[in-house]
Amino acid sequence: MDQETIAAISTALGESGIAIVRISGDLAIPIADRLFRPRSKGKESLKTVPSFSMHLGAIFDPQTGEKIDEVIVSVMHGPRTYTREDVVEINCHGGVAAVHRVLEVVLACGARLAAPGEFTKRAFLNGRLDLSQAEAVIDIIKARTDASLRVAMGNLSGGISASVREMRDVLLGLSASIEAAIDFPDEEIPALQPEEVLQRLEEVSTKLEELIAAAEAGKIYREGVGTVIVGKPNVGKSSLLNALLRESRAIVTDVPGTTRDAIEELLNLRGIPFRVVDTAGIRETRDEVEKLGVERTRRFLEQADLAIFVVDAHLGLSGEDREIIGELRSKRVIVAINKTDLPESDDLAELVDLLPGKRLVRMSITNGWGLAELEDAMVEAVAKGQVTPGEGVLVSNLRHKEALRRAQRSLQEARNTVVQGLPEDLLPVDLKAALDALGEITGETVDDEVVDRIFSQFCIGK
Ligand SMILES: Nc1nc2c(ncn2[C@@H]2O[C@H](COP(=O)(O)OP(=O)(O)OP(=O)(O)O)[C@@H](O)[C@H]2O)c(=O)[nH]1
Ligand SMILES: [Mg+2]
Repeated sequence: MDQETIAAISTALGESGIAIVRISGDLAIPIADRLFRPRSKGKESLKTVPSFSMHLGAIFDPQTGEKIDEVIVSVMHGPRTYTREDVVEINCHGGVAAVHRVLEVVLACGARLAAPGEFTKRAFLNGRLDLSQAEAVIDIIKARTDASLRVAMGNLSGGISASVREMRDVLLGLSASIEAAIDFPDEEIPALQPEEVLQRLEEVSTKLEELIAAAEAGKIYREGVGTVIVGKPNVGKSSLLNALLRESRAIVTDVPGTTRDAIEELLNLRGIPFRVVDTAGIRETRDEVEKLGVERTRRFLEQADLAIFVVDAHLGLSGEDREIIGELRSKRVIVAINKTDLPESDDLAELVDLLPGKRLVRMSITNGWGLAELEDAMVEAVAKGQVTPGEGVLVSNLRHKEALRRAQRSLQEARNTVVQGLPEDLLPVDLKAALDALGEITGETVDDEVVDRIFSQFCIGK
């Protein structure tokens, strides 16, 4: 690893109260010291101030002597910092120009611009965070609801790492006993009984299964439930999106075919994030733009975790509805029977047979009827039988889930070896494979390419 000193703007760009330039590495303090002049005369140099102290003053351009901004500088000595290196944070005024100038002079003094996630990568490489904790940092930054945040915080505090470590300890112990018995057959090492080996494998396997099962729920908190509102034109899909958001986001008119392109918004229902997409109504059309919209609707529908199928209670079911129903049977669906403020058509009863087992919610968006019930149905559709944050570790990351699966497969092979009475020296190979898969989660056995890919998802400055 290169030991260059890195720097970046760590706050979002734009006008704000303050903005922070962060510097990490051996030169962090000398660079800051060169650029900074304290407000009060006779103050000591930043090189000798205590760790975790803050200093009021100004940043000057060392070339021209020009004063760039008034700032507060925090000085933190490694190894008790985020990166375990010396870190300086310069709190500037939050204008785009000021903060960029400050970064510029920091770079001119010998720091290099940090790559995305490089501060956190250093925290990982220097052993302050393991890989799953570093990934939790991304999830915290991206969390949009309280529940998502709780899942990510659980993992930053080492939730998944602790479970992985427990499982690895059991497997390492097992592996050590077996290898000792193989390597020193003449010593009096009591061989493990097959039942005992199986029992320990079972123990780990059960734990793995729990974590894999929690991954589905984890994905929901991390990425949101992909929810698509579908139906033929003019049934009130855009009205429904607006009602869920409590704002007039999508255009609503009485002209069928109003929505041409999909509109996606994030909705927070009891802490569960839903990514709700309002789509172009599905129908045969000769309008080229609308046709493209309908194609997109079909793609959204394919990928969605949940579909809300809106029908018009007054007009009843048409051929278009029946065609859409054909695409819905295999999906998680809630049927919203809208416009129940108008006289209702008789054929709605058929919905029960056409979409057996799906939840039907009668509503009138115009009058606000049924909206709360629909929201309940949405929450139930995803929360049913699933772990909620606070009830243990949630696996929020696809990479982790895949590693857990691989570990599970290797344990299965190990079990076969024992059950079929195959030569004992096959066992350590399977155990090693399981250990490696688990080690990838915390970063002990992961290759550089994967590490680079993970950190490239970060923003610059984190
Ligand atoms: N009576 C009544 N009218 C409604 C209700 N909900 C929506 N509408 C009306 O239905 C019309 C169509 O609503 P939209 O929300 O634009 O329908 P849409 O499904 O998005 O239509 P497209 O974008 O064309 O596919 C508008 O005139 C709405 O005011 C309702 O509950 N009752
Ligand atoms: Mg619409």
